[in-house]
Amino acid sequence: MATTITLTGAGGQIGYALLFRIAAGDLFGPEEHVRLRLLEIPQGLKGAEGAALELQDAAFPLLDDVEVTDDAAVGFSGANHALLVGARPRGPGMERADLLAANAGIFGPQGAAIAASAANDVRVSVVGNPANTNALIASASADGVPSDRFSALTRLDENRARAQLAATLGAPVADIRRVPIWGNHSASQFPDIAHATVDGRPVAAELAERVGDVRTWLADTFIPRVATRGAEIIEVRGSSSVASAASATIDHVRDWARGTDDWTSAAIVSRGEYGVPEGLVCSFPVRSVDGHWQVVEGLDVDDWSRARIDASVAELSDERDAVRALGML
Ligand code: NAX
Repeated sequence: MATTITLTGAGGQIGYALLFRIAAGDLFGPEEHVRLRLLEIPQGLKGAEGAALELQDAAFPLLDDVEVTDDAAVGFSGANHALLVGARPRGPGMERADLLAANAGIFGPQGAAIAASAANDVRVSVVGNPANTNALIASASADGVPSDRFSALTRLDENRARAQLAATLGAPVADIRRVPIWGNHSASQFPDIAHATVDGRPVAAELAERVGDVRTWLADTFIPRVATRGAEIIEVRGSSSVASAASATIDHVRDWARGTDDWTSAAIVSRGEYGVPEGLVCSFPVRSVDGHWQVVEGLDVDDWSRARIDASVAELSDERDAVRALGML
């Protein structure tokens, strides 16, 4: 039996990078066949159709079927995984409320379509920004689908944080573990090194030997570098992060489906953990066990970290209030 994966925004940049990784078996390994549904808006259909032609030409042995559509009922039909990448970008002169409203108009109906036509075991991964609040809207609109089936991507932020630590410490990135992202996928996010290890040793102690005062380095260098890495990529590359975003999406969906042997980061619906208001879609340190994200509980959070988490959570609350004020929640 093939796994059905629906990708929205399939005619866009991240979609183009993601499709070939999925079809090559990077999500579920070399044994599992996949069926792809590419959901676009009418203006994006040609891009998705072109990608579908190339997928055919790549002759991937694991790819059973590709369907391109602009009808959400068809696009989400039987989906085991829905990857919501397509979103409305901020246009010139657009206020934050306009952006939230435009995306609520996308993610609300998509949540409803998922509830109506996806498979019973559907898992929804939101990439399109503002990702946390888009996931909240989709979940709120998906009657009958448990809210723990929705999560938003903060894995790119975590991967960036681990890579920065590896470069600073001169260590292989695979040796850097336990660097969770807290809060919103935005500039307010908090990449947390309090419990991080390098080859099993505490990162904080190793950093002290290299950067001097660790708190100063975190506040002035590390956190801003991670939080604004997207802007740095745009400046250097002339275009936004694409392949790294697709790669992080693969990491996120694979770990959700297959489980983790350690912590990672995902934005999930809060049940009040660490004082985060219930119902917000907030990034936490998580494990994936039996197809479910579980918050890593019981961590000591000092005042310095708490203030940063609270600031990002306050931003999430503001976004939820703004969507509520528009009557869209
Ligand atoms: P592109 O503009 O290249 O592609 C977006 C595609 O989505 C377009 O083809 C468009 O036609 C389609 N689309 C728009 N509305 C749709 C709808 N209602 N249904 C189906 N398709 C729809 O953007 P791209 O570079 O691919 O980025 C996609 C999204 O990822 C953006 O919102 C971007 O901000 C977000 N990102 C999120 C990241 C994260 O870590 N959470 C990191 C990377 C990226 O910035």
